[in-house]
Amino acid sequence: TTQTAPAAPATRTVHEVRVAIIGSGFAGLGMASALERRGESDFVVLERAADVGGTWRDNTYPGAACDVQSNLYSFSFAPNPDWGRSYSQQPEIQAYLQRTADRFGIRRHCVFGADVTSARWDDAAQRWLVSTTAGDFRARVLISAAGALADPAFPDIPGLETFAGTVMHSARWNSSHDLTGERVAVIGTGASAIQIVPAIQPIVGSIAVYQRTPAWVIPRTDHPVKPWMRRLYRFVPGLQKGIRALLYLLRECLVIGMAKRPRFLRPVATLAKAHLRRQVRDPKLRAALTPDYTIGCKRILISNDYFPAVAAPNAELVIAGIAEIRPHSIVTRDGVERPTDTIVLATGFHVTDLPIAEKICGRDGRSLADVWSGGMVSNRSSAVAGFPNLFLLVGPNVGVGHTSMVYMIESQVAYVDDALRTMDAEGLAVLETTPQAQQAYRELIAEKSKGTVWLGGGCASWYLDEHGHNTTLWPDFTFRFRRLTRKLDRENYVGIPASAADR
Ligand code: N01
Repeated sequence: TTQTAPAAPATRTVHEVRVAIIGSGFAGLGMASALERRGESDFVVLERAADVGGTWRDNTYPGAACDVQSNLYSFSFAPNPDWGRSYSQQPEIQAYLQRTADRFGIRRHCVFGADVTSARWDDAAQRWLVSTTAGDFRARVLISAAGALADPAFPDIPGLETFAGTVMHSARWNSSHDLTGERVAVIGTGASAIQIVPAIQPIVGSIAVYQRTPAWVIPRTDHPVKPWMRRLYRFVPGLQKGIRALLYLLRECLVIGMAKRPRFLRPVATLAKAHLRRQVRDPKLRAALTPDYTIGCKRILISNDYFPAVAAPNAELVIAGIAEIRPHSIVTRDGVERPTDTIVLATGFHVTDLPIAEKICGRDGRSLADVWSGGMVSNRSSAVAGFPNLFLLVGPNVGVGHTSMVYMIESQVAYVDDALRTMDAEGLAVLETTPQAQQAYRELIAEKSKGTVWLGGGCASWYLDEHGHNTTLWPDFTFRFRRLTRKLDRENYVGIPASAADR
């Protein structure tokens, strides 16, 4: 018999870096740009896909566009005088993010195809051990910018897995699938669905929109940006900045209605009802499209073509709940069976149960998901007790429905960057927030959330977790969040100095 030598244990190279950033969407790119701009180059951006862009790379469904004006929906440090429309469409935003990555030299830090499988704090080494599908990393600091709208949520509908036709989630669109002439079902009526429905209705044979909860929809004032306006943006210093500031302030006024005094939202509800009346003549259909909860409780949607598409001759709004899905049809609770070729799931994302939270394990080996089982908690939306040197971008209570997420992201980036600079300045190996700070922030959020339309508007939304707590939205003016995160609240952190050998 021949004997073979035992195989040498497979060794994986571990890459040492100071900072590892998970994700290259707006948050990851914003963080990476901040580091790069101040000369910090010892970092990697771990990206599971093959390109930068995050949610704007992933959401390629027909009609995908932003419902915040382009001038506001961009980095303050990278204005874009060339936006083609007042509200940009997905390809333009994705191209902007790609250009930003190039312009600030981010790509050389990116490891593509690096899906994080686990991130564990090694207390002895005072480092994060991050395993990915593209190699292992040891990082002093871990920044999760994995996004809140990154992982599609699939509905738990009996029989979905038996469907023999095509099933596509809005965030995983299969553009090679031709919908022309097909019988298409769209499940969901949120921000994604109301963009998909009008984009595909003209080409499909028939479209059934399965609505569980009607949305409040107001007009969209979208228009192409005239070439002379683009020239003005380019040559008049401060013009684009000024318009951006104005848009910002106008949108902040909405908070007064959502968070402070919901009755101030009544004029917006009147506008939405008039919009519906103008666009839908059939009183039965109009009644089915009219929400029964306070406007603002869920995200207010903007569209000029959603209602006309639902009212089109080849469209049907289905309000009877779905009972089951069969290989070639969908059956509703009223017993009606609709033959279906393709199902579009516009059913949203895992927002309050972030999959990345299951993979990040802190000091005592507990995962973030475990620590958050009673609800997501944090200090200033950015740090969690028991998770040293971990920072979260777009973490708990950063979401905004009324204005640009980029504003919130830039506030957080400044905070995290200040934390990193504090570690440098004080020679710290470890920086960890305290449970007391976390509790105080939780109370602050609860206090600010009291009386808001999100809690008292009579709707069920992903803004609230299963315990009915607001763990996703920032419930106040966003400039207050910026003030809170302008500098590291050093008093709320415990620091451990680096040993001389480790500096
Ligand atoms: O997801 P959603 P989305 N059976 O969770 C329904 C951003 N965004 O992808 O309301 C039947 O809002 C669900 O019904 P209900 C934006 O922040 C931005 O549309 O829960 N229906 C709802 O109608 C937005 O808020 C832009 O009763 C089911 C829909 O599916 C976020 O992304 C554009 C169901 C899900 O709506 C998510 O929007 C697009 C089930 N089992 C998206 N499960 C911009 O323009 C869920 N639903 C910037």
